[in-house]
Amino acid sequence: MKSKRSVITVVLMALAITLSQAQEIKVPLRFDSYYSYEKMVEALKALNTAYPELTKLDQVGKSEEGRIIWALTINNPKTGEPLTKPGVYADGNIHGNEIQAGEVCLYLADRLLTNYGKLKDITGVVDRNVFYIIPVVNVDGRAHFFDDANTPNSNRGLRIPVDDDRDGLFDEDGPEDLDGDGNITTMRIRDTLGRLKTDPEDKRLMVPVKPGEKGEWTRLGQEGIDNDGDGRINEDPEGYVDGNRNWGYNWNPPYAQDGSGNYPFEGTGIKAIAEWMLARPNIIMVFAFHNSGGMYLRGPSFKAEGEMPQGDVSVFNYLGKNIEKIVPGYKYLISWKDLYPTYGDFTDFADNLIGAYSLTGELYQVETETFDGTPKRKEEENARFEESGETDRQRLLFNDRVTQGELYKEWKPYKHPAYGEIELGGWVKMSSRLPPPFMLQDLVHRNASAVIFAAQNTPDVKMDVFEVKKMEKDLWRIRVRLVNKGAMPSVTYMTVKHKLYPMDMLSVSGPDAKVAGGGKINDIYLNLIDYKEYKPEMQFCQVPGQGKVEYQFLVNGKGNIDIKFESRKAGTITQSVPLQAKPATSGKASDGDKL
Ligand SMILES: [Ca+2]
Ligand SMILES: [Ca+2]
Ligand SMILES: [Ca+2]
Ligand SMILES: [Ca+2]
Ligand SMILES: [Zn+2]
Repeated sequence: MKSKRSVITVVLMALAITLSQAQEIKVPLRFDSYYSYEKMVEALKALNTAYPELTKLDQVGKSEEGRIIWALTINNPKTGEPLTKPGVYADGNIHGNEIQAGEVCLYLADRLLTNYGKLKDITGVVDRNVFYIIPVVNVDGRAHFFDDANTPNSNRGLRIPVDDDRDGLFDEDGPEDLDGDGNITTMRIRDTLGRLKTDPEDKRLMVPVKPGEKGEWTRLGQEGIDNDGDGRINEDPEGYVDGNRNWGYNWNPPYAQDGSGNYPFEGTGIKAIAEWMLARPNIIMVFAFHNSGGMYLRGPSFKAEGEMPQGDVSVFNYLGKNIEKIVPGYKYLISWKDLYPTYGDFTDFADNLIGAYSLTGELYQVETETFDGTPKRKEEENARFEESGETDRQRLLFNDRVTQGELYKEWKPYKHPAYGEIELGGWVKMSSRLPPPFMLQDLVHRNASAVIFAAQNTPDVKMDVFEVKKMEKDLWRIRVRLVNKGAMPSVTYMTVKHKLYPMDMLSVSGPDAKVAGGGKINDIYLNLIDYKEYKPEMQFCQVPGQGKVEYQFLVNGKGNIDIKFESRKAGTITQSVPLQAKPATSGKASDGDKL
């Protein structure tokens, strides 16, 4: 029988364990290691608990394997409801292996919340904008990337089974972690007819043999065995449906593009996010974080789309050129032209169907951030880390001297059931596309700063009723100016061009007033007004970035009128104006009656 003392000790120990677990994730959050999917959810809940006024944690939907996709909304209710503010959306990790994209989003939330009321610029965007943050889109991919043995590139896709080798079985033969070290590395076999030999400069690497030279090695691909006895190894791994080829804008079938899925929005999480975004038409800025390459990419994602309207290109250029300075070494580029074309891409969906300005942030540039190398940006994402001489020698130096060997597994013998004596070795899963944790703080801070900079440049429209002039008995001339301090227009040029949804509206109404005429002032000095014939009390408008528009209304009546600007992206402004000579401002006489 246990003594009283030992029972108390057990209780105290249990309490201590509970407390230490509860204390594990604290706000402000730490960014010196990577969060698993479960820890990421805990961290979001911790932010929500710490800032209940400013945050709302939503379940956007569920993945194929039933994991929840979480969105954290940051909004100050004292400055208005979310839908009345320019929305800034940021997500990450649509590719399951690209995990630091999730940390950037989580850091953005942490940075905004823990510095609200402390830093003027952060207080400014939290008060003026609403932030929609989905750190992990491919929740299954992130979970499997942490939990399973992987290469740096595996578990990228959604958990939708695809029969890659068309043998009637789905996902029946993926790689195996033969030596149980948590990584899927490379298999190689001694072969005098092989096309590779040991690199004389670093015996861990292999280089192609020169003509006439004897071979030493043949590369056998990723660690694995033939699971289904079809004579092929690793021929049908998990998936592959790519979440970033599955959106419903210019989707192409899988025979045209690998990973498209059977139909657009086949991914349950992808569909849920699309619906969630469509319910938030105030979203004007979109960031989608990926790795790798050190790039901020804008659309279009395929050439046939044609260039965007010049007004939108100017906005992107302004953002892109500034972000290049915020994240030194990263390049602002165009998706189809500077990287490769994609179909059913998320940012094309966001630009063309949400009416936003979208940027894909490709985090981490291994060649420039770990050594003084040349960025490789044009290659296919998965081909980027093939062993290639000088690049790999330099990366191994970084592995040896800066990470003390953490990123690379030395070759070692293994007895394979089909191949016999082989060797296993190569880069570990947490290498290549992911910075080692000591570099994470810099990466998350700079890239979150890019989002904050963009938020500062969302449309910021103010209304100025600068003239109320009596023309004759009960006939008034009202002049209204809409000024936009942000770099982004109140509605994108693409939206206007494609008639995605109605333009912004400026309207005048009053119980005892009727608008007899109204239109845009084209030249205030020459008094050129572009009168709208039908329903002059309602004017469709777009307020350009860092610019203004002016309207004139001729109003018959008396009493008060309401002048209202309504914009999906830039919010709603209403001013009540009495039909009387505008009172003097700043000591000057009113021009209402005299002029
Ligand atoms: Ca198969
Ligand atoms: Ca292994
Ligand atoms: Ca097989
Ligand atoms: Ca098979
Ligand atoms: Zn990606």
